[in-house]
Amino acid sequence: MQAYEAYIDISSEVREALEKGKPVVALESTIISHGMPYPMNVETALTVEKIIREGGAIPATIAIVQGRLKVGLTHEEIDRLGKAGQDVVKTSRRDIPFIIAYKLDGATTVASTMIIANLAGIKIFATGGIGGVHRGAEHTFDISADLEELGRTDVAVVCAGAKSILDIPLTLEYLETKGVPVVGYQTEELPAFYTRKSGHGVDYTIQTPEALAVALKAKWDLDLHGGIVVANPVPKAFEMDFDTINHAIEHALKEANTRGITGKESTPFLLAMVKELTGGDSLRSNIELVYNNARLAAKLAVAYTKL
Ligand code: PSU
Ligand code: MN
Repeated sequence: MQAYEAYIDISSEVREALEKGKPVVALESTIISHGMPYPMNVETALTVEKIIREGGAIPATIAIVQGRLKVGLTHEEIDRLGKAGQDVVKTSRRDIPFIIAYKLDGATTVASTMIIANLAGIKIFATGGIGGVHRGAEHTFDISADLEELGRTDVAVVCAGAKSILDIPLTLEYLETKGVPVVGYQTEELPAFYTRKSGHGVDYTIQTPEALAVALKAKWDLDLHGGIVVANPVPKAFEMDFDTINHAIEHALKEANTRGITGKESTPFLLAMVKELTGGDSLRSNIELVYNNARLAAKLAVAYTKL
């Protein structure tokens, strides 16, 4: 037994799937507690799991519950995190040991979900958006730990690109430095979460999950450690108007600045404010892009296990 196994509870369904080499998709929990209001967050999390099952894979929602690293949450645990919302500790790499020591509930970010998925042996992960280099980072140094994790941990993250609350060109530069491929799924442009385009190109465009699975296997077979960003544009029907969303983002950034919001509060604050300003449209778009990512991640997991 490895030392880390004493800290992790893998659900019997996920464990069995992993042992049999069946496709499994990891899901994060900050998106549940900090990303959307209750009860929409819980409904979304459960629907995402359903979509992954329909795609032929097993969902493994990840969080820390009373100090235990959980891979494959029960519906009750998802409900508990969703209800508690921002009261659950947003848990990135540095927080994990303390959430364990204090037996707290922790909502895992992209970084910490990657860490726990990797320990459990899960290679494919679906979410909404990743953290990145914030605008003004040349003064604040606010660069998400998600980028460092992508630089070192062998998990592919299917997302809808990077939100323009971030500095997208600097985020792409950082990922390049860390050796993280940014792959567009059937797109040559990096999507910007709510919109299908950002004005910035991806490193590679891939047309099929099968082709992407081959690249993933080659990367990890060669011990080229680290993740891959798989950028999947929001479906056209749920795309937001470019100017509307960017106007809201500018406003939110100004407000965060006025109120002196920094550190780990920054991303949740900006996301909540943008949602407030754009109302139901952005929430709908957010939910639909997560569903879309879940569909692609399931296909990718199926293709990967066939190699
Ligand atoms: N971006 C989004 N939605 C999110 C997040 C980021 O569009 O829910 C969450 C993810 O959990 C991500 C985290 O890992 O915020 C990044 O936080 P920070 O920027 O503080 O590293
Ligand atoms: Mn930050």
